[in-house]
Amino acid sequence: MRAIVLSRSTDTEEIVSLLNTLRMEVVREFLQKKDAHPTNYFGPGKVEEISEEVKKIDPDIIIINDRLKPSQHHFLEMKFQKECVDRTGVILRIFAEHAYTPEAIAQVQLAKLRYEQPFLREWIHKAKSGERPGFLSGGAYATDVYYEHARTHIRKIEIRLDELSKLREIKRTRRHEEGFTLVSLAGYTNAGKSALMNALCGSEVEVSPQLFSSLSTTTRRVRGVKGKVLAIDTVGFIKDLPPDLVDAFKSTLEEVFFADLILLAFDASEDDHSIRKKLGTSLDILLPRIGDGEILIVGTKVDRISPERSEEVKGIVRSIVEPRDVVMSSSISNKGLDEIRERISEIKGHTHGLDVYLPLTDASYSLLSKLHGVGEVSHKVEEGQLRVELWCSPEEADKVRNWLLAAGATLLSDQSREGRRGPASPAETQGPP
Ligand SMILES: Nc1nc2c(ncn2[C@@H]2O[C@H](COP(=O)(O)OP(=O)(O)OP(=O)(O)O)[C@@H](O)[C@H]2O)c(=O)[nH]1
Ligand SMILES: [Mg+2]
Repeated sequence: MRAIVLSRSTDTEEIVSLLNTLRMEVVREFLQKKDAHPTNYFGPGKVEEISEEVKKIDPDIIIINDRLKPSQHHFLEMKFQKECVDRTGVILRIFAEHAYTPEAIAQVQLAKLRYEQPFLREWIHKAKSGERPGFLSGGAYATDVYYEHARTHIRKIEIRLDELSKLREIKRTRRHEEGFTLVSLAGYTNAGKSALMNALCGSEVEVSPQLFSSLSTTTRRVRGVKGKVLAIDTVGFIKDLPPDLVDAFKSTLEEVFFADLILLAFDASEDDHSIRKKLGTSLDILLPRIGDGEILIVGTKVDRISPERSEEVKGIVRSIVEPRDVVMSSSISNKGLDEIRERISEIKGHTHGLDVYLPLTDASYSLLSKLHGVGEVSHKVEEGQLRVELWCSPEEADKVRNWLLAAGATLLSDQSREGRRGPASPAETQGPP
């Protein structure tokens, strides 16, 4: 499909990526850096100029990199005699293409129907639906019928989604009761959430350069942490995420918002401007909606940048999100994954650390397997002794210390979380970045 793009901002990279995801080729962009005209969108002179070009280029579709008012939409379609779609419409089309579970399909349908309502109202108002190219033909009567039908349909989907939302809530409560810790992956679309999930869980969720490749929720057990931890990968965020979509995807997004720990991923290989913009958008969506969960900011794709740049990005992001912590990672080189696992373990309450020397005996080795049952343990042979580092819950610390001392341990350190990580953790200081 050949598309012409109308934009009031020079920043058209994202709309082009969105269109490429829909396999559309942008053949021409028109820019007018002015306030939008209330009915014409662009100024009348510019619209005339574009109209001439549209006749010459004959694109399949015209994309407006903005949210259109129904009156502007009506005017542009009548003027150009081409199907005109705004940014929200583009995002909705991608969602529609990528939805494959019954719930996601219903959610997209609901968002689409709600989004179309004001446009339909406009067409009814103008009573000229037959003139709209590529859409509803058959005059005002057909549009009226469609409008009524859509409203009934909306109500039906809302009821169905409400039921599904309740089921999800029950499932979430059950998981907590069964002792699972829930870790969700949040972040801008294409940030590398699914790749991170795969790296942490050994799963095979689809990873793709396309935008919004994950719409449904996938839950997998995290590997390499003690106990029962589930990671949840789901839909990504985007600037001006259409409110109809946020609302329709409420139950899916709640999986992100109500986790015990939210890993907020951002693509660290992008330029400063994109990082700031996308992270800002993600925080704007997350912060007003989350429950008690902590947020850990995770820079992804650091294998694409130098260690110096990685440090620089970390510094920039830290200054935005302080006092929240930032971990830099790569799902290809596995960098940072242990640190993320460590943070997950802290959520599980493994906040007390013991670092000891044990004599190099069989008894010490059998104690090791006992220690594995209560926390995260690492060990190595050092200076003819067994050096053991262990993190467990404060409630278990006394018991573990006694075991160690009984086995002839020399304590090197015995400390709680504050000593371990330095500055306050995200949950300890709430509020905007
Ligand atoms: N080099 C490199 N590429 C990565 C890494 N993580 C993800 N990618 C690439 O980034 C793109 C997006 O990755 P995904 O994991 O699908 O991103 P996502 O956040 O799940 O995206 P959506 O589900 O579409 O919102 C893919 O092309 C991945 O191959 C990484 O650590 N290093
Ligand atoms: Mg994904």
